[in-house]
Amino acid sequence: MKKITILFGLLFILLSCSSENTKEEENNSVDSLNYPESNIWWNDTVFYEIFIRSFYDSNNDGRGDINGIIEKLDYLNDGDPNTNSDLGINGIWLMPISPSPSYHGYDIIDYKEINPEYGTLNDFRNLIKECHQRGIKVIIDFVGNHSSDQHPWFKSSVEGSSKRNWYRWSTTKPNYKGPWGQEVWHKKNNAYYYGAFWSGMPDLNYSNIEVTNEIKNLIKYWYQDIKVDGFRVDAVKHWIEEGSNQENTTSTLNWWRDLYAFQKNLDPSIMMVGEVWSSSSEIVKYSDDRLDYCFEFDLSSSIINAVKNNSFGNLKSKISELQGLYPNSQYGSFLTNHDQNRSFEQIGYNLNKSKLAASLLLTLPGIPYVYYGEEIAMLGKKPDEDIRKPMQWSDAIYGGFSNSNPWRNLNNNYLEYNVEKMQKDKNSLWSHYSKFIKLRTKNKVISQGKVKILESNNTDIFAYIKSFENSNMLIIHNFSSLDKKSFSININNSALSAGNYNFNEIFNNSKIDGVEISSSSKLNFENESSVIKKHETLIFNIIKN
Ligand SMILES: [Ca+2]
Ligand SMILES: [Ca+2]
Ligand SMILES: [Ca+2]
Repeated sequence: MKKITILFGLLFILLSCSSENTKEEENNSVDSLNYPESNIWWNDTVFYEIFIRSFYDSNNDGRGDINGIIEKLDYLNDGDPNTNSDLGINGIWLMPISPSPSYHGYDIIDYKEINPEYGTLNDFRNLIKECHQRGIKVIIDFVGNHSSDQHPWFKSSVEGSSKRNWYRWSTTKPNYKGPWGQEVWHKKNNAYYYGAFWSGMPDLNYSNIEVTNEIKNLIKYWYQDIKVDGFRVDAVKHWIEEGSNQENTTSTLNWWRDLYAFQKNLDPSIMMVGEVWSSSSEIVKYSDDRLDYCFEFDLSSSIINAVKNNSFGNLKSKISELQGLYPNSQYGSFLTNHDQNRSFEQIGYNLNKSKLAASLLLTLPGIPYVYYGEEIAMLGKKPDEDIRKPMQWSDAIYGGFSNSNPWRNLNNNYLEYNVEKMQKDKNSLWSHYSKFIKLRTKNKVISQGKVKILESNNTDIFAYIKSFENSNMLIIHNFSSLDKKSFSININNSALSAGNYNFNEIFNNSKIDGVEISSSSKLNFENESSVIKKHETLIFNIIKN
């Protein structure tokens, strides 16, 4: 235990300082922990979240599968930086892949296997190989807080074997409910077991070192043997209960600190991103030295609400708050995930606003995640099955997803909103995503730059400069439903030193030359024709003369 703590301490120092003087350290493995921050691969990654059952059906049984993803990899990223027919993502998050009695898979019955409806372990190894050849990293959902009640561990625990204490049992029913008022103690034979989410999902007992060791072995297995690049960890804050105190307990925080030392000692480039569905101030406790980073739920609703309401005030303060809260912008950003109504629904079925939401997601700090179908304006409101519907590939029968009746009906907007049609249209939402994803993955100013928000004389104009090393870019969003022809932006106190600059827009090639920047400079946008269209985003390279 002590050794782990020391290792962890070393690692933390190495990660934060990229220190060079590691020679004296006696442990050889320490050298491999020297991992300069700017080289951390996920900082240049745009992830794409896939629900396998709904992505593409390769064998026409109505369910998406692993070979279906392999067939569609060229859609996601063909591995050729000179082609633009692909979306350009360079990371994939796969929702649960293991055998499960449920359609979603968040209750696992075998942690080392692949759901036979999705394929085999060989298919999965193939997928990893094909992804890596294209420069795509793959992370998998890690559902460890609970198993299925049909997992052999639980069955054996019920029978009172040596696995009895792998789950939590009580002879009498404890007198409290769960965090949202739900029943958490479920009767089985003459005793009660704990399951925070549902009786079919009994919580594993992480106060038992055997369970912790088993999970560590599974992490090793998927990382070293199967070669996934990391894990999206489900239900992080529910890990260890302390009586009726069931979320964000000290035991939970301590457990994740121990696991961080374990995973970084295994390999510093493993990535663990956590789902802590809480406020930013709760989430930050799990970042950096417990998990690599966590998803920022408040940011996601701030982006959606700002775009929906044509008003970015709250978003602006959220961005500033996060800059102070998280070291080096280590948080996951997204518009929606598989647990939320789809963004096109929330934003109000407006394609220009959906483009603006994408522009924000892909130019702001954070590690961005795109939920499959978001790029083609898929619809979906709860129940959960309806926010996880089959992907709309074309206007063919069943949207080109399968040749037989899909496990869930397609959205009826698939004739208009589908990959094939939207790829051909340079102004489509799909083309917008493709353009901005590539901008981000190829440009460290956009992916890793520090952000400095600028003031404008126009309340619809949201502008910021991003700076990385000696490069700077200006990003301007129009939150109005009207084109804007005349406005100015204050660039004093921006990251720019005094001098003379040219501003070159990267998409439409417009230019503002010879801008003198001093302590009280304004950048003026004035033109007869519209300068920035409704909900448009302009991005300028800033070149010092
Ligand atoms: Ca299938
Ligand atoms: Ca390409
Ligand atoms: Ca738990």
